[in-house]
Amino acid sequence: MNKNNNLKPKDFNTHIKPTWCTGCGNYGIWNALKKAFVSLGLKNHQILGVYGIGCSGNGTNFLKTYAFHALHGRALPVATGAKLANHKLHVVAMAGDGDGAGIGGNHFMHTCRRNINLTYIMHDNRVYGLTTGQAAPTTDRGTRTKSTPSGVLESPVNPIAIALASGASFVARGFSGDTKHLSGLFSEAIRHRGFSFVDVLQPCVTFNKKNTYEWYRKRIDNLQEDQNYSKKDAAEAFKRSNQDEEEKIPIGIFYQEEKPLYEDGLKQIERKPLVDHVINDIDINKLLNNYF
Ligand SMILES: Cc1ncc(C[n+]2csc(CCOP(=O)(O)OP(=O)(O)O)c2C)c(N)n1
Ligand code: SF4
Ligand SMILES: [Mg+2]
Repeated sequence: MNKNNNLKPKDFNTHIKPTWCTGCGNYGIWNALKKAFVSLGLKNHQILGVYGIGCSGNGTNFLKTYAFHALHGRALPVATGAKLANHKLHVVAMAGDGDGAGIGGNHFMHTCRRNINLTYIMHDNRVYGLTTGQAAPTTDRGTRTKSTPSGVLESPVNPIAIALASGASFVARGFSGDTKHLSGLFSEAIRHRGFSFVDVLQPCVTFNKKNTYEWYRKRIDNLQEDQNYSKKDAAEAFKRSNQDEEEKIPIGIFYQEEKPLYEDGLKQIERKPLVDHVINDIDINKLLNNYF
């Protein structure tokens, strides 16, 4: 990564103005990410954004990098394939909490344990935003929504605890109302060699009237301001991820470790990315004939 980048955050804008509701937490994520790209010295063509379906997924049109709008719940498998095809690219997958903790929950767990060198940002607004306010797997028990008129009956999914239990090598949480801190987290996550997960508390000002900016601001507590906290202590990270939210909501890096990458075990990409291999002179007929 080249620190002497002369790009500015606005160089990562496309010609399309974001269509998110005024005040939506997605703006904070978008701004923080652009700043992180600049501080890391990244150029537009060095980055691939892979998006799920949801309000966050509309970012496909607003962030000027390579981009792929995947199916609902499938951002991570697409990001995985793209990274393995061209591991020189910085791949950032982005998806909603419904996408990542619901329909895509299986991919989340397995991508954590594989430790592929990519970053996953969950736009965690604790609701299905795009489909106008149904309960998500992250919605608190008892919350009344369009799809749960008598209140949610289950306990919510805890994305940080899942990432820790599944072996992710970088696990963090940010708040889209604090873009300075969030942008620093994104930079650390992208710089990390391995799978980095950032759960972003992202107020949905239109459909989530409980988890507002004010509600978060009263509870947020930065782990890195606690001198006794070590991001190398997995047991402590797990404990903090289960902190009673009515008292405090920890943000910052919960856990980070260095461990072998999935890519390190792939001989095919040892010398150069898969996309740079010349395949013109390979005759696949021999292989295909085995199946006839
Ligand atoms: C396979 C599939 N199932 C359902 C949908 C309908 N759908 C579109 S967005 C969405 C929920 C989005 O919620 P979330 O992932 O939290 O994103 P947000 O809009 O809140 O950012 C659903 C259920 C779909 N597009 N595809
Ligand atoms: S519905 Fe919610 S998440 Fe979607 S753009 Fe509006 S405020 Fe943002
Ligand atoms: Mg959501």
